[in-house]
Amino acid sequence: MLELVGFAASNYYNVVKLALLEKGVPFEEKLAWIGETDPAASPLGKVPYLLTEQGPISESTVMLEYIEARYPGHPLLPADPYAAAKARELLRHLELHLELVARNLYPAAFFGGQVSDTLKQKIKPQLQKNIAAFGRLARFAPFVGGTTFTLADCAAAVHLPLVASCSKIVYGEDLLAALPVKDYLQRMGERPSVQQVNADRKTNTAAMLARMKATA
Ligand SMILES: N[C@@H](CCC(=O)N[C@@H](CS)C(=O)NCC(=O)O)C(=O)O
Repeated sequence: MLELVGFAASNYYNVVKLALLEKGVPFEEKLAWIGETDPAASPLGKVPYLLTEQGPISESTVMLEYIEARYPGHPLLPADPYAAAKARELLRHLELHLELVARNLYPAAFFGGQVSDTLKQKIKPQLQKNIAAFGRLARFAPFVGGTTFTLADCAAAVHLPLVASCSKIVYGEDLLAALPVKDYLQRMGERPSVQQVNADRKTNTAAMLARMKATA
């Protein structure tokens, strides 16, 4: 059986978990905090990683592609190559141009850390530009890329709440507000898979914060 290793407060962990739940692929979760990962499985010490019978896989997008190829039932990519490319395009955009840029703000937004005013000022126009571009790609009709739930929704349902909340905390405004993200996330929140991911995330986030406090 597949083992998903990491912790449920991690958004990248949750993107993969959501895909596994949506597809109905059996898997086990194995808790590993940062610093407890196996360097042979995750060379940079990042979570998540996936343990398969053939060996480990790091990098969440690669895991998603592997799961899709190995378990073709309940596909999360369209059969049409162009439609599949468009879903992958949105997935990449969400990770690279929204999440990875917003990540610069997480220490200040979520972990009581400091982010310099220079960095804050540098990140804001990047996020504004990338969010506008995301708005040109996304459909929200009713799923992020159109009429079917895809891997892009696994990323959107997990990453968009973080982008919205960190921008609200750091800049006093939700930089995603011009897009119909709130309604989309409400729809996504009706799915049992998303509900499970969010419930586990809350429990694990409390454990993570308690752990950080104890070791501070
Ligand atoms: N590109 C990686 C990103 C994973 C990632 O950044 N995970 C975070 C937790 S959400 C992590 O492990 N951070 C610790 C570190 O980078 O050392 C992926 O898609 O799997």
